[in-house]
Amino acid sequence: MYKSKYLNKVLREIKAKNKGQKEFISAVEEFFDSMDFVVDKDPRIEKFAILERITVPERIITMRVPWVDDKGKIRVNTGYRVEFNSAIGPYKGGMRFDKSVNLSILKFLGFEQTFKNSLTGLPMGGGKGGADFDPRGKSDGEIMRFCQSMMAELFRHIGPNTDVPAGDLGFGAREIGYMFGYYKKLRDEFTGVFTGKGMSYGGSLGRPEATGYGLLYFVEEMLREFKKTSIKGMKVIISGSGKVGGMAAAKAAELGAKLVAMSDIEGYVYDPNGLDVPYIVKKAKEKGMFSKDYAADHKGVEWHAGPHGMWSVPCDIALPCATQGEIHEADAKLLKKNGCFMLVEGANMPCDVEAIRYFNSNGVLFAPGKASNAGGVAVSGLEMSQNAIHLSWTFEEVDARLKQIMKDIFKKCHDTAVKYGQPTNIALGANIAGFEKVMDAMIAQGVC
Ligand code: 2IT
Repeated sequence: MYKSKYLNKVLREIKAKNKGQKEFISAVEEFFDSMDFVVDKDPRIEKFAILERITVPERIITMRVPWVDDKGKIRVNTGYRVEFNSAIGPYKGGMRFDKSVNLSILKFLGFEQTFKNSLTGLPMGGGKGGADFDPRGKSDGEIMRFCQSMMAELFRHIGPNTDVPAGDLGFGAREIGYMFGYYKKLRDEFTGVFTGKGMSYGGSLGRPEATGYGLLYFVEEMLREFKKTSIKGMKVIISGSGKVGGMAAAKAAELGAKLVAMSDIEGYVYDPNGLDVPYIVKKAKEKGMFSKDYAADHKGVEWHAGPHGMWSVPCDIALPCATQGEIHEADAKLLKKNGCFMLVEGANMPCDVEAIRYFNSNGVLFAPGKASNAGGVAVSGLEMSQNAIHLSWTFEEVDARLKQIMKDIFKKCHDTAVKYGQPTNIALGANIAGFEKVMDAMIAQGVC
């Protein structure tokens, strides 16, 4: 129950209209926790029906994606693009290929992306897409035929000034290349319609590192503001061996942190003396996994089956970088009990709403992915800028801009949290600051 009657009414309606969409409803609830601080102070929100509008995607495209596998069998998947909000710029957000993909997950991600993109300060609206297609174990030929089949429909709906997809889970450089190539063929134009492109055809230096590096720049801002210290010597644990986790581990080590545990999909390794980060980064990049090999190649390290047990490892800082819904209230309690004083999300909503509420009311510093993992999409925005001016910047230039953007995001979140009397509640600051810009643009543009 919220203080605001209006908020309770809107949430009831959202729940009734989106039955069974638990990920989406949970994202809305987390956001409404923060809205409860503003709706009664700003009558424009109710007057212009901002919350009723902002929680409905502007457009959802669903497509049949038929393709032929290597044995000649015809297979069919469902593809989606959720164009959530274009108030401040063209729809922007990644594509996810995973068996679990459904409308609830893509709506949750598109909703979050709207505020994340707003926080970057760059002109990007929110979108997300993907398919319930599992790329694991598929040949390059199968992946290519799938991507081309999906693009044969998607090309009508996207464009450099309309909707600019990028990567996400299961959707990396290879998939972006196949999709970009087919878009170019169908449209006969070479434009920056995807970000995360390869360097030979318009990609940006620093994009692969951006989410993980940006995460650590955000962590440094949190530590500087709230603890008057840096990450040097801190015990860190990281979940997920994808691009975000790998790059976060590399940057954490570079900044002098001690990585004591890290997980992949099979399990986790724990060494209180600190893990061998270059080994992990290399293995994770090659195979997407590292933990079993790590345990075989290193003496005195513990390997545990299943990633979830890692949340019981004593640490100072936890960086969940795998996927949504991996930390629940019980994990949050365990983290706090074992000394964790700060959790910063590298993935999108790895913590459920109960875990977030627990952190905020029990003195554990918490930052939501929509602020702390925004470095990825921020450098996507920089890739769009470079494409638009037909130039490429150096790695150093991109990295310096990324660092400044992450500092600015932290400042916006913190200043807003202070303004609402909750100085350490970065989730509140992120939601309100991200929201205000989108709301202003929606009001200015009328009812549309
Ligand atoms: O969740 C995310 O922010 C992304 N997957 C990156 C989106 C993008 O457009 O670079």
